[in-house]
Amino acid sequence: MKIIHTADWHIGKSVNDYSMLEIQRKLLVQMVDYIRNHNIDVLIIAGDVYDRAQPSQQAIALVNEVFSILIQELKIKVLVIAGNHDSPQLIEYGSSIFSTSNLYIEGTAKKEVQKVSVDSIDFYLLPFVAPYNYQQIVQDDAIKDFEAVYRHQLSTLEEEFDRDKINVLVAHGYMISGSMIPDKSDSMRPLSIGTVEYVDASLFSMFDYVALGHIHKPMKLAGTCYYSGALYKYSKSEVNYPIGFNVIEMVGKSLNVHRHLFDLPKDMRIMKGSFLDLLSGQSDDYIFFELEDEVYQFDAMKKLQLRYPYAMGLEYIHIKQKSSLPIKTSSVEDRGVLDLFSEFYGAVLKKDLTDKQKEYLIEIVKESEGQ
Ligand SMILES: [Mn+2]
Repeated sequence: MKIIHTADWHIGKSVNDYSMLEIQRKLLVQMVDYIRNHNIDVLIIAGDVYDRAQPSQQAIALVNEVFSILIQELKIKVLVIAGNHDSPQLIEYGSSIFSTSNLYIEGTAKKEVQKVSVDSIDFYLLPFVAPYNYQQIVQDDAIKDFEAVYRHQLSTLEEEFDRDKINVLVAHGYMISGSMIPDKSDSMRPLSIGTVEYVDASLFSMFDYVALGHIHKPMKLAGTCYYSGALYKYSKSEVNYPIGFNVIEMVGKSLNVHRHLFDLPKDMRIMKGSFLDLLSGQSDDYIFFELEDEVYQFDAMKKLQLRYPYAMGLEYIHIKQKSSLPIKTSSVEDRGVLDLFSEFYGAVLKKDLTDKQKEYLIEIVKESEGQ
């Protein structure tokens, strides 16, 4: 049996006002071709299928098209969980009907963890759920952080857990392993405020493979926990990530894991140099410029855009940003609403937001985003 593990598609995402939909489509076509040519049996998508809770029509249409090919034409099994960017209810819509066609979508956390058995492998699906919401679902006030959520979920599947089979966990969250703490990239949204975000991966040592989503950088944590990484690079901090997916092959009773890298039809990268040197070049890639000039260049971005139609941003790395305002204007576009509002609140009222206020603010931002 062969399995693909992918995550963090973030379909419909825009980066610095450029829609990623076309590059996303091209990469998904590559993935579908790979599945077609390599006899893949199962595709795992470990959360953040969409970038927002209310995705655009185009984003939904693309996912629908890909799922249809996988299910109807290639007849593979597709396992999907909700990430923190997805709407649990929306992504789960129709899932009880789709499951009869081998499309298993687990959006909302439930008292019972959903298990999907394919031959000798059991897949357990843990959609992303905030500790407070899980506390409501299982009516247990003691659940206050992500570790408690996972411990509780694992305890509910203990009885049916079959050690003689191969067991795969699918989850979306911030896992660490000992001192190995994955870097968070700029396009990741915090999972919670006021509680510990991360959980030690040793909690999942009973599984033969843990298919994780959330961290956009592909990596292997200790043991059998893997982040497949995102579908594409979604911020300047992600330009060096090797973008692709994990291919897991069952050989006897063990699993072989290797990476397949995408052939990027359009890269996202940093170009460093003097304004004049850069102006003599040309590229259709997504480019973040790092100018080495000691003085500001007149209309630099506009001029660069004539040679680089997908210029994403520009920074003078040798000029110190000075600003008399208490709010740092240098990187406003790269920062989240919560971060900016907290700074604004602190600057005006000379005190910090309380945890309750932060939670409230996150809710408001979430609600307003899709509208
Ligand atoms: Mn995420």
